Amino acid sequence: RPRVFSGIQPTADSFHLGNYLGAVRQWVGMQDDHDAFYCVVDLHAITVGHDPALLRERSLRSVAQLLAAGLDPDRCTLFVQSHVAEHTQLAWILGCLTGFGEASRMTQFKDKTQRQGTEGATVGLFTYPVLMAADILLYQTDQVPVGEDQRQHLELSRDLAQRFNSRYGDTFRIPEAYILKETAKIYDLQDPTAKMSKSASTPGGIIELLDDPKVSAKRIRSAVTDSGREIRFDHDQKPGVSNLLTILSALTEQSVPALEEHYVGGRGYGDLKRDVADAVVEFVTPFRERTLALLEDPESLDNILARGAERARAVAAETLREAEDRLGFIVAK
Ligand code: AQP
Repeated sequence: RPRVFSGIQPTADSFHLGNYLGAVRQWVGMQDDHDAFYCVVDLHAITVGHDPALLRERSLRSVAQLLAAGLDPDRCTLFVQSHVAEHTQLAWILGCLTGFGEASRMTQFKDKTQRQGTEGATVGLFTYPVLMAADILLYQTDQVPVGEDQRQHLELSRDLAQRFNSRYGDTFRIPEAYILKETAKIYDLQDPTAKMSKSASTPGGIIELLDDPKVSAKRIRSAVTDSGREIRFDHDQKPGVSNLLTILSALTEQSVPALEEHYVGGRGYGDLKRDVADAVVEFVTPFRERTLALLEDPESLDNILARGAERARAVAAETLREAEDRLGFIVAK
């Protein structure tokens, strides 16, 4: 079975619909025919200022949401990044293989520092993609299910793996992106030319899965639509309507052309929004209940994480040992 690895940051109280449709839903679907490693990446979450109590709370909430979404710890390896020390160890090694100019070309860093400049940004935020490469390469990953926003980071992981292999001998498998075209990017409801995002979206632009479903329904009903009345998918001319069609199609498993057909003649934006709101409520209501029930029992969550970390560590330690050996380190006996 091909190996997959993917991670999600515990940087918000709730995942948003973009995280779910762009990534987590794929994770769930890949459990059976893949050897899947899924990680709550808390080391990535401290690249920006954070509150320790909140980080712990959000990490647990992330684990509970992943389980509520359908991850099964018997069918995949679910763990927290900081539990496996090899991630930071390999990141140092890969950092010594990464060019400064190469790291400077990462657009996410540029985007995230655009407003306030690089002066206040941490070195950790700058080297984030190197840690991400370590996350992926440690597990000899074949496929990485992520949203389109992570494609450039994945390219860097591939380059670093190839560079290491050609300099020191075959050590890392070269990972491929697994990006589902239809849901690769969910857009902000208020600014449908920008991606839905924890840090950049205004409250009205984002659907948080753990919000009161009534709030989510209202946000869909207040989503920005486009001029004209026609309901058709055209991201350039009709970004708002297209985003709603993407969401409805993903949640109801109807194709976009079938939905376009459905809305021909008489049905307008109001009908579309009502249908999207209904589909969102239908999805988030049980999801939220399951998450809250799981959070009632933190001891079981700890047990799941301990098992996951043990399985992850076994694979990660072997890869790191091999990399260190190839680099010329004396392998500790
Ligand atoms: N809008 C999106 N559409 C599709 N996929 C998305 N992802 C994020 N936003 C969208 C995917 O979600 C996974 C987890 O991402 P993360 O925890 O690394 O968060 P992120 O990419 O940093 O998410 P945000 O909301 O965009 O956070 P900020 O604002 O902090 O940058 C990834 O696979 C990502 O592709």
